[in-house]
Amino acid sequence: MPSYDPNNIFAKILRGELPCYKVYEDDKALAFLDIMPRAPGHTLVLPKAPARNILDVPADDLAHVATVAQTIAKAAMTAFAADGITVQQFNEGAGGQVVFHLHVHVIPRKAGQPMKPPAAAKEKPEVLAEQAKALMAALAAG
Ligand code: DGP
Repeated sequence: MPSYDPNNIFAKILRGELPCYKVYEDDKALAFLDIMPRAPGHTLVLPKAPARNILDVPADDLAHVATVAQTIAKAAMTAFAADGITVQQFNEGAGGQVVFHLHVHVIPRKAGQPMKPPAAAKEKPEVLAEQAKALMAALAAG
């Protein structure tokens, strides 16, 4: 497996070199909206420490990311009036991974509405800003 590339796009977001629609942050994890959502409210949860994917991440960072993904999933049910949540995580190109900093996809789902294909279209900034606000409000409400 190739080594971690510190210039991947999510590493730049984590360093604050590129913007994101942040919804959650603690000392070990960051969550922000996917700019090419497969469904409204599609969120990515990342460990802050460098890790390419599930094959090199330390177990405690992975466990923390899973815990944050659960928190996001619960809040997203309310924020997006979801009927369910799809959680995905891809590893290496053959596994569907495109950005090589570990991330978990948390995708709110409505009954009967299929997900868009991966990276189908960029969402409008004003829509993402509104969705980030809604998700943060649901997170704050607990
Ligand atoms: P994956 O296949 O798991 O590596 O998915 C990468 C996801 O990242 C994909 O759903 C699109 C999203 N994405 C790509 N570039 C950016 C970006 O610059 N910002 C954000 N927020 N998401 C991005």
